[in-house]
Amino acid sequence: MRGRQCSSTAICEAGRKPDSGSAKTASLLDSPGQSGTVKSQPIRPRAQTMIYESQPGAVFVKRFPRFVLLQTLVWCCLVICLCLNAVSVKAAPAQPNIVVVLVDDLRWDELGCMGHPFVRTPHIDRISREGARFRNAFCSTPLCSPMRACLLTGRYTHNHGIFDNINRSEHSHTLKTFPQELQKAGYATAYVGKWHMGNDDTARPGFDHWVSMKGQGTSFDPTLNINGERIQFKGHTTDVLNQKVNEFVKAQGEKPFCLYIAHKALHPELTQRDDGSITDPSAAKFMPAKRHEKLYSDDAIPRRLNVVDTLEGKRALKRTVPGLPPLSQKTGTSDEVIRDRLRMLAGIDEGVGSLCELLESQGKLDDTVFVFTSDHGYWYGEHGLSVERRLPYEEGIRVPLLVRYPPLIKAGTLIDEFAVSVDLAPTMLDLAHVKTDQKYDGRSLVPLLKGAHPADWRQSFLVEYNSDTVFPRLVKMGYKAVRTPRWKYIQFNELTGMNELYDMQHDPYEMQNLINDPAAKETVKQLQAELKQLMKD
Ligand SMILES: [Ca+2]
Repeated sequence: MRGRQCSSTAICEAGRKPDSGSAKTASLLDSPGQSGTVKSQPIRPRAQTMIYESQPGAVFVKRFPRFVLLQTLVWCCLVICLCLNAVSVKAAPAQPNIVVVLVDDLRWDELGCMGHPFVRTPHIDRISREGARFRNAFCSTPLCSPMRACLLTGRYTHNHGIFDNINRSEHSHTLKTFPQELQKAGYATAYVGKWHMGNDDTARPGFDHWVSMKGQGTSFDPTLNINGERIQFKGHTTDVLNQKVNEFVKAQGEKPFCLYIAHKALHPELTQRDDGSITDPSAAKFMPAKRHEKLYSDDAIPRRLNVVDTLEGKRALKRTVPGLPPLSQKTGTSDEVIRDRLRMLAGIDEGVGSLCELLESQGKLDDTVFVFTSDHGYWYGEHGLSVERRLPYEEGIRVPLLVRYPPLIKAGTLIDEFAVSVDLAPTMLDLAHVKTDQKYDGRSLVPLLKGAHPADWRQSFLVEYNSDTVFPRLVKMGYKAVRTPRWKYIQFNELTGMNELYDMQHDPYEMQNLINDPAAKETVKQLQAELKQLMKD
């Protein structure tokens, strides 16, 4: 029961090594097929052992007094190093500041620290280099509105009730979000950016400071609702949001704060109507800031091996859709659209840099938990897909997840256990030492961030999508899926006889559907039972 064997991604083959002082083999490990199988490898400080290694001849010196002298010197150096180390690592504050930077539609592999061959994200890479990088982080619903609710509530979509991108403004006012709990615990809380759980731009409960826009917002000259007052600004929306972020940080005193920044970038320019439909069905107009328009013009766009997927076995994707060509290499995303998305990312990277610099100048950076992630991925032609998102193939559900917090996390920590977006809320509350009665589907990532490998860590997670009608190709493709280190099982809600099963170890590019392989019968049964359990939990 083996699929086609692929050993590494096209990006890794063409790209530079991921940014990490320790990850010499990371480019291979970053390929999807390696997921969930490798333990974390934090960089271990070598200073103490180096003292002995750098004095190899010391113990062979014949004159005893000199040996004693050397030995004493070595011990003195060791003690001094240990003291310096103790001084440099600050104790974790009881209530650290919290910053979450959420990018819209950013793939997991679009950062310098993920090994991308040319994109420049030095400030985001710093979060990874000085903190932890999750190599198997996933979203649980690869669609804007539901995913945003998963991140804020710590619940799976079937539990929080923001099922799709239809205007669910009213319901979104009732969500039980983690900033509400932080606010109750004494935090100053701020939301800056795209809310998009409904088109309503008014403040949601739990935020002392509110800066947001209607629905999907615009790429330029945004009208922002700032604490109830609508003001139009000039310029690129990413820049305006970055400015609002820094204004909030500058206004803070000693009280701990939680700042949730949800960028409009890298989302295309369009309006989503109340019924979920969009004004530009091509959904391919990505608008970077003027100063970034020429970035990467000469760089060749890397593609993954599954852009040549014949879709054999993918009956749902092979359905004939009136007015649309069959999925193929021609229906994927163009090089220039990909460049425009990466150009939009440049503005976010600058904002991360400016925010870190500001926090550093205030002496607050190391007392701040700094999280960088995205809501879900995007297609660059894998399986012939482009704008549709929503589907549970790796490029759509993998997300970047970086966390910097020096008092707790060793610089350069790499984590391979499954992290899921529903983990964000309980993790933030755990770091802030806030107890709550709220129920979470996710689990605190703190033990992993500390370098532990809990024996009972999850070996599976749920991905779910409820059918919507925005993209004709995906009509009735709602599904529930379960991902384990070895398998991915996709069970469509409405389409019968079209389910899919992939062996993620031997077929990481998901090109051979094994659902009808007699040898997979028992595996399917087990995964169906697992799926049932995940829906029940
Ligand atoms: Ca999105």
